[in-house]
Amino acid sequence: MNIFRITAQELLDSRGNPTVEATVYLDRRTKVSAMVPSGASTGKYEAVELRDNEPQRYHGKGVLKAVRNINAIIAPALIGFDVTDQRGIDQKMIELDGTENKSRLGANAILAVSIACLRAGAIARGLQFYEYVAELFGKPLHQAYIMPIPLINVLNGGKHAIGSSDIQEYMIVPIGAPTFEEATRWAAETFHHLKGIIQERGWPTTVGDEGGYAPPVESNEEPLKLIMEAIGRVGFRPGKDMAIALDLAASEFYEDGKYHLAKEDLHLTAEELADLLLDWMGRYPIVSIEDPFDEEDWESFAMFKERTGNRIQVVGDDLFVTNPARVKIGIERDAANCVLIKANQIGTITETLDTIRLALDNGLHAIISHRSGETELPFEADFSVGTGVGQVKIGSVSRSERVAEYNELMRIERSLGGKAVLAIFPFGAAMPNKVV
Ligand code: 2PG
Ligand code: MG
Repeated sequence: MNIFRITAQELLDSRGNPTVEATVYLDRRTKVSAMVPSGASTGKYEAVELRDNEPQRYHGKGVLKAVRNINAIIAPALIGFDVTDQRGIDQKMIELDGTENKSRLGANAILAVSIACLRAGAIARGLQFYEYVAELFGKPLHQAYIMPIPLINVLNGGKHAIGSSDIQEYMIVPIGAPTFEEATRWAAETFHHLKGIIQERGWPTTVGDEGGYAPPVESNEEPLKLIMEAIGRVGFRPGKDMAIALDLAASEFYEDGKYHLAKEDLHLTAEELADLLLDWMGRYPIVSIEDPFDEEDWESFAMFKERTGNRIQVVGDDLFVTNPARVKIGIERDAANCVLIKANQIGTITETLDTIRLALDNGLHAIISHRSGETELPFEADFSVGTGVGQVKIGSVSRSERVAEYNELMRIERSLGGKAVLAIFPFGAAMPNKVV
């Protein structure tokens, strides 16, 4: 089936900022749309999200230029393309753009069309969205589908919740759950106990951009204590049933060669920050740490990974920006053992799949991730099952744009019945069972 028409429009994301929606028609009536997410703690090397920069509209965040680029430049060039030729479609858009970082047409314009074509391709092939992703990614037919273990962001800080911690994300990881459905239930129960604990402290139970609570904690360690208490109240064994993951998003507090934790008024060198994290690893069941250092600080990533003895997952997000060239540097420098995957950091589905392949072929793990500004399309759910990478980061179990992902994953798991297995988390906690 060929692309019959492509249209685009400006809509809003979960933060009330404009975003791009593209709609691909296969004939006059058969159509499917895709909206793109948007980050707040964006990496310096991400593909460019084209904004109008007209201060009188949406504080300059309008995306009418990107919409026009789809309607006037991308659409005419793609009409007639075989919609299942995802690589050809993406390649054509990369050529039309002609820049290194997709700054001419906008990665938001290009990705909206790329995802809409992916969804349309599934329709053309008569497959579920995740099945089509699996086909494109080359999953052998006889192999079971791998459901991802979720990393659930229950406490938001940094740029996602001003007034809370300096560290951006405190996540729980249900490493002992038997199914995705159980993992979700465990997470929701822990999340609700956490609410009670925050309430008992007399703090507001308001949530941040990714649906985790955002209390005015006094230190960056305090959220770990609150989470441990919540895990204990549900009756889970820390480090066996439930573990903890962090995203420091450290580029956001890196100033003049030091890491500035404002809550404690600390200015730490990379070595000192590593000491702090290793100390926490000895006392809390931490299994994964994302962006512990600045996006340029390859050396500190490598130092930290070595000091952890490869016992936990060290994740590059702003470090890699889903870019194969940067992942290659990371492999050479042994800077991390996991790549966070965000399609909008690179701008097309084909390049995203290529980056995942590169990571997996080199023994790195991968996490399919949302952005802090999301849409109601649960793209990461299908994409994580289709690629089978085994981990997904889709925020908390609150706010509909986050819950939509959990719900979609539960639907997929149930529809697959015995043909799906939950991934095994690749790392154990350094301090299983130890209660703080
Ligand atoms: C991150 C993401 C998603 P943002 O840093 O990992 O959690 O945040 O989309 O703001 O970059
Ligand atoms: Mg991150």
